[in-house]
Amino acid sequence: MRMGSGNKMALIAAFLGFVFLEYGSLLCMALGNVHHYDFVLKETNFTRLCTTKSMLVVNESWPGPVIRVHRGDTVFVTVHNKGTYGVTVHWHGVKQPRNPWPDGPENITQCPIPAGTSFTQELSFSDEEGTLWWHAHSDWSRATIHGAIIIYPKIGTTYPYPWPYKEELLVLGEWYNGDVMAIIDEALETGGDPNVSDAFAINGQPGDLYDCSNASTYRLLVNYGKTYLLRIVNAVMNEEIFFGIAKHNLTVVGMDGAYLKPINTDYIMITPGQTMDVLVTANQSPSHYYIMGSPFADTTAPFDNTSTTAIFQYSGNYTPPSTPYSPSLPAYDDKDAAGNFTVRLKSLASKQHPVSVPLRITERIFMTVSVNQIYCANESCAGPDGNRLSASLNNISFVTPTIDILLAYYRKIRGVYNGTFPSIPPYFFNFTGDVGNNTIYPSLGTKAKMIKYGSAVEIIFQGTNVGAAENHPMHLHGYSFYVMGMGNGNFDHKTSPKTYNLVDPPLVNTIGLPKNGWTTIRFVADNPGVWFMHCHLERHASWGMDTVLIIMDGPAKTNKMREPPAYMPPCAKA
Ligand SMILES: [Cu+2]
Repeated sequence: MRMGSGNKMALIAAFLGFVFLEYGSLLCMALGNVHHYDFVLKETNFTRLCTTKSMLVVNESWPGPVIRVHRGDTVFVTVHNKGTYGVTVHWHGVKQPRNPWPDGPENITQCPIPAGTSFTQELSFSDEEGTLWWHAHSDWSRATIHGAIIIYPKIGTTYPYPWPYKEELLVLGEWYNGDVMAIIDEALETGGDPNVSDAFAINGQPGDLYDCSNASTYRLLVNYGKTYLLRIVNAVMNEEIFFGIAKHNLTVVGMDGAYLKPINTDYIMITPGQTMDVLVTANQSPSHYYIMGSPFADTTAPFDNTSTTAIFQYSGNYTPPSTPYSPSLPAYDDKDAAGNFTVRLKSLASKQHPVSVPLRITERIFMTVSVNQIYCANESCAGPDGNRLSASLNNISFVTPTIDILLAYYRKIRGVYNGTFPSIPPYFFNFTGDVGNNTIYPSLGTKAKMIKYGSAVEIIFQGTNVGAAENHPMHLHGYSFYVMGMGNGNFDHKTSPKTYNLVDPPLVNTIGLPKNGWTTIRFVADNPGVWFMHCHLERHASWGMDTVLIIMDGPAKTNKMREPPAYMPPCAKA
């Protein structure tokens, strides 16, 4: 639902863009076009799996509206909250140069938009090109509040691959028969695992393999011989996804708003938070073929072990089979299949789309990533051993404050957070082996990592075998980062760096940290602001697998954070 582009408002906003330029905004931003969208958040009835429920969505649709821009454009989205509780919206993968104010994570960069009010958020596109997405960033409301962002190349430039015949958006989502907000509230109250979803969905439709879903199965109509660009968004809450199309090869050409060296494959593994651009040519016998998404879950925790389907349906006259052909996706616990795909990701690294990999690191952080427990007296909680489930980074389980950290940082309000997030874990032990019981209990706190402007940052994520080990899709706001390498077991300071890809590492905003393994990422801290970093499995984020990176202002005017907009949603306790 594209609105108002080219009208009077756009002209006014273009003028505002010019004014921002005066304050040192990116040149490309002001030179791009300006678009306006209205997002109306409202309870709307949906029926899936024979169950009707009301859920909070944008513009009465699930998934919600698509934002379409060209590289370097600016978008103003006015979010009108006509629901009954406060919500925030985040623009996942949009770097928002120098401007964390509209980024969205609740009580990190803003307080919730109160019911009955509106908040206009500015999206500044800089070097992103490809597919990203937006989603609510309050509790679990993102299950129903999400949609895609498409960033076309600048006008006059083109894709680094042949222009596809057509493009199609495939948003992977998760349907719960129950009220999602109630599910997480209950889980946090009892300390146990939250209920798993009842179905996965492609563009809001679960597909043939679920009850009451046949008639509404999503169909992608294709013409023989044509090539389609699939823009795939994983908006699923708690499971990574294996995805494929029966008998068709996929060519992955982009991810998280940046180009990749083409990967030819018959399946992809896409984590919550990731987006992938995939070319597929309709070159098989005209028929019906399943497009399928099924979970990758290498854990002992409960998960939704069902598959969503859509139909890749050829046009023309033929007799389709009674059941579409099915792809053979890896088994749900096939860790090798997941890892083998992920290690193939490489930046395009062309002349038009070069890489700039930091080589001399000035800020190194070694970070353990764990699922933990909080002790409950008399085994009174519903987690393992009567304890409460928790999660941590460097053994600190993040406690979300009641005033946003950005405001506290900007206004120097004390007591909201402290800048003491450590660069190493409190204990070194055999992280991926027999960890014993000594690190099961994390400490609790609202700690941010303070980073000097311009630092060349390296973060080594070390997955641990504490609690329930599994793959964690680690996501950073405000940046894309290079994935230098990954491996199984404990990171070895001598041998592991020798395996780094210094030539064409992929540039992403979310990366799956292998179960009981490590992943190293790098970026230059050139975007001042307050940026959330967390696991994109929603239950882990809810349990505290989060922290905040505060990139401090640099000396020049152009490397300082922008001033807040005239209106921000109020914080009750500020
Ligand atoms: Cu996780």
